Amino acid sequence: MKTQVAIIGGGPSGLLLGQLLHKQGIDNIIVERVNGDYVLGRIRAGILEQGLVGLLHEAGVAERMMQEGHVHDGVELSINDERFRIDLKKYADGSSVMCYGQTEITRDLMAAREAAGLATLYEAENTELHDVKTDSPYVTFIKDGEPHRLECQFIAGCDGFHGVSRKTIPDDSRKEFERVYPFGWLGLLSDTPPCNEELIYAKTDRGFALASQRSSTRSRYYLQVPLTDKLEEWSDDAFWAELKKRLPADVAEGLVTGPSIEKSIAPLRSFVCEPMQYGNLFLVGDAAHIVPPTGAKGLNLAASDVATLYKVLTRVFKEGDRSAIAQYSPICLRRVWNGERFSWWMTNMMHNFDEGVAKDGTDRDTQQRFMDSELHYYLTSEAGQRVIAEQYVGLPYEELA
Ligand code: RFL
Ligand code: PHB
Repeated sequence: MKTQVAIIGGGPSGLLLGQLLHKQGIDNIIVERVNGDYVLGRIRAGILEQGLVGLLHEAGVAERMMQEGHVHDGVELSINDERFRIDLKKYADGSSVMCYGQTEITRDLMAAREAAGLATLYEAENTELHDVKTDSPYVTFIKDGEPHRLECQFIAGCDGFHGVSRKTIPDDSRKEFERVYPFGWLGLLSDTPPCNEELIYAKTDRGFALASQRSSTRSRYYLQVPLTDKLEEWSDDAFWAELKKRLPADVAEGLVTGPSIEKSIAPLRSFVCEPMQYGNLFLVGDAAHIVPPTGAKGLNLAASDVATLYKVLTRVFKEGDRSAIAQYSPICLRRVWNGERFSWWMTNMMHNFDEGVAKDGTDRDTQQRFMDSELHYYLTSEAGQRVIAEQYVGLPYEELA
């Protein structure tokens, strides 16, 4: 098999890149480890920045999002029972965010890919990347028990945090930055109406909670839980009871509960791999970086990587300008680090940290008071609200030089 760009991973990064390249007349094949239903079964992001919304339009897959997605002009943060609304539109120059699930984006992209007759090779095992430093890299994998070889000019590693692409770069040619948080998020999806029109990020003495949504009839909620908690220990009833204690009282009163359709625990991590390009291999999305979900940035950073890479590859294939390749990593990393810092800061401010004494000697309660005060300051100052709003809606994409 032969193609211009081999894409490893058929999640949102791989699918979006494939569609945008196809629109530019650049041939690509996706190699995915699991099957399509499994990819759609992962319940993840729900908040899209304008940059991603624009890319979905560019890729020709925005129709259903425009019909079924909800534009949110504001977001709420609460401290125990005190609610604060951040007016995104007002403080971020008329910008807002789109509430539309990652599952739905993935479904729309899969449908467009099928309609265009583009190849996605599902259930590919033992994927390996070869000769990525040369002009003729190739990918090998096993499918239906048979070995396959895919020859290409470039490889896009869109295979998530646990994929093989990043590990293909030799240890001495990459540097990894990481922070693992001492808690996780327990998420629950249910066919119940959302408890509030806009999202509520709630900081409480019992820990963090998030009230999000997928539609007017489907809600998504999260609770901060210790890493030692097991999913089996959290019945639906236990989840709802704890959520009620963490949401502001007036919101909790109107909370509609129901059976869960999905429930899972996700660990929280900040992670960046530098550089994001090695020879003719590009790392995209979660393969290169992870953020804790508190800032709603993971999928949005994946999208800005895709925006940059498809422009780089368009330059290379249409204008023969290989110098664009070197721009990929620095352009992506500038935006990635901003998203990393924002997500880390939001996570620090909104969660309870049970760690004892910090490295600098500050005890836990004192640290907690500093964080409470910082959050209160940002939420009651116009400048503070602008700082949060501008970053929550997302910074503009950087163009190639
Ligand atoms: P994915 O989605 O992990 O897809 C990678 C794909 O690669 C496949 N794969 C392989 N294929 C071939 N060979 C191999 N060896 C392979 N190894 C893996 C996998 O099967 C998979 O299909 O990465 P991608 O495409 O980069 O997309 C990234 C996003 O999924 C992620 O950043 C977001 O979901 C993060 N995130 C959020 N982002 C936002 O922008 N806004 C949000 O509101 C938001 N909420 C969230 C989130 C992530 C969460 N979790 C569970 C981590 C909420 C949660 C709870
Ligand atoms: C979600 O709806 O899954 C979601 C929304 C906002 C976040 C994280 C997750 O910050």
